This record gives sequence, C-alpha cells and structure tokens, in this order.
Amino acid sequence: MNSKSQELADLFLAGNEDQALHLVQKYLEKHTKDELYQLVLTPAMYWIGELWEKNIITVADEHLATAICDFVVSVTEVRRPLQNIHKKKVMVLGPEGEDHYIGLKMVASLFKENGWEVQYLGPNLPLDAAIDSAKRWKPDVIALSAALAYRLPILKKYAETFTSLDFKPTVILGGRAVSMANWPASETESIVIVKELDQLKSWIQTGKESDNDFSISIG
Ligand code: B12
Repeated sequence: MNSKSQELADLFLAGNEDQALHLVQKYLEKHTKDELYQLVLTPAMYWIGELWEKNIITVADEHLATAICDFVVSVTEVRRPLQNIHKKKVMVLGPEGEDHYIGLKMVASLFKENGWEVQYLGPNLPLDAAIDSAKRWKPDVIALSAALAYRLPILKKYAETFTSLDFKPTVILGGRAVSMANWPASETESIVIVKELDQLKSWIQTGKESDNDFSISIG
C-alpha cells in the first residue's frame, strides 16, 4: 500500500475526520478525483478490510473508518446545477442484499463530474423497485456494483432484466466482486464490465470501451 493510503487509513481508524479531509483536499490540488478514489481511498479501505478480517481492528473501528471515508467522498462530490435538459442520465445502485456502497458513491461522483445527471439509489435495492424507477426515469446507463463474489448471479439477473427494457439502457457492472471474477466474454454489447475507475472515466469521456481486459461483456 502507498504511504498516502496508509496515512489516510490511520486517520480513518483514529476517527480524525478533519485531518483526513485536509489530506484529501491537498491531494486533490495535484491529482484528479478518480486518482484519489482509486489510488488512495480504495487501498486504504482494502487495508482496513484486511485488518478487520485478521481481527486486528474491531467491527466498530471498521465502521468508524467507513463513516469517515463516506464523509470524505461526499465532500469531494461536485454538485452542479442542472444546465441543460439533454444531459445523459445514469442510475447507480447495488442489488438486493449488497450493503457495500462507497464504490457506488465514487461511481456516482465521477459521472456527475463529467456532466451527467445522476440518480444515486444506493445499495440493497430490490429489483422490482429498481425496474419501476428505471421505467419512469429512462436512464441511458444503469451502473451496478457488488463487493461479494456470491452476489454475481443476482448482479447478472439485474443486468439482463435492465437490458431487456424497451428503452435499452447500457448496463455497467463493477465492484470488487466483478473485478475479481473471471466472466466469459459474450456478444451482449449493452452489458459492459468496468473494473477500475480510470477505465470508467475513459468510457464516460470517449463512449468507447478500451482494448484492455475490462472491455468484455457477459451474456
Ligand atoms: C466497509 C466494509 C463493510 C461495511 C460496508 C458499509 C458501506 N458503507 O459500504 C459493512 C460493515 C456493512 C460490511 C459488511 C459486510 N462485509 Co464488508 N467490507 C468493508 C470493507 C472494509 C471496505 C469496503 C469499501 O468501502 N471499499 C472501498 C471501495 C471504494 O472499494 P470497492 O467497493 O471495491 O470499489 C472500487 C472498485 O471496485 C470500483 N467499483 C465499485 N463499484 C463499482 C461499480 C461500477 C459500475 C464501476 C465501474 C466500478 C466500481 O470503484 C471503486 C474505486 O476503486 C471491505 C474491504 C474491501 N476489500 O473492500 C470489506 C469486505 C468487502 N467485506 C467483507 C465481508 C465478508 C462482509 C460481510 C459478509 C461481513 C459479515 N459477516 O457480515 C458483510 C456483508 C454485507 C452485505 N450484505 O453486503 C469481505 C468480503 C470477502 C469476500 N470473500 O468476498 C471484505 C473484503 C473484508 C475482508 N477482507 O474480509 N462491509
């Protein structure tokens, strides 16, 4: 883990919200938001996960750290007033049962930064409610996230249901479980797997999938 992530993880665990925010704001003077999210905050939280798994920290420590990370991500979000009514729209959510949402918030933040209209529906959203919302709002893209490997079948079910809607949204799948999984490629172009935020940023900005291994689709 890099020294910035280590420093931040220590501040999260110490409950030091002010210094954590200060460090992040300093970092953002010379780096982009996706760098902050992917290269600093994510390793810090993964490290906290390891400490938790090994019982070096308690569940309360992990909750405190997550709350501060959540706060920091919220503060870094750009909230622009709606400037034109033809903005592209993205709905961001986690499937039923999934409680991890920091990654989802980062995804929502990146879309906002790139001028998209975002509906962040949070984690653990039942499929019926998600479909109902999608049919009303008709997003161009639906972004889904899962952290736990056993969530992949439900994620696939959500993705297939969304792509069969008549307005044909593109579905982007991401999250720890997705990047660790070895899903076979398929012809389903409207389902895109994006492993990292820099790849998401490139997809948002170019509308194209990269040539690297994130650009596989599942069927
Ligand atoms: C905080 C945390 C929790 C919190 C979550 C609260 C919250 N607000 O999110 C709570 C306490 C609820 C929790 C619960 C559990 N957790 Co937990 N949790 C974590 C921890 C420490 C950090 C998660 C996090 O925020 N990571 C940081 C974010 C930014 O990373 P990320 O989600 O991967 O997102 C990045 C990318 O994946 C990507 N991305 C994410 N989503 C998307 C979506 C799209 C579209 C795209 C393009 C990209 C993308 O962008 C992000 C930027 O890099 C992780 C450790 C870890 N390695 O992640 C464990 C971890 C994920 N949890 C784990 C476990 C086991 C659990 C529980 C089962 C524990 C239990 N026994 O109850 C439950 C399951 C809850 C559930 N039903 O979902 C394990 C999973 C192990 C495994 N085998 O898969 C981990 C790895 C801890 C560990 N090392 O053991 N957890």
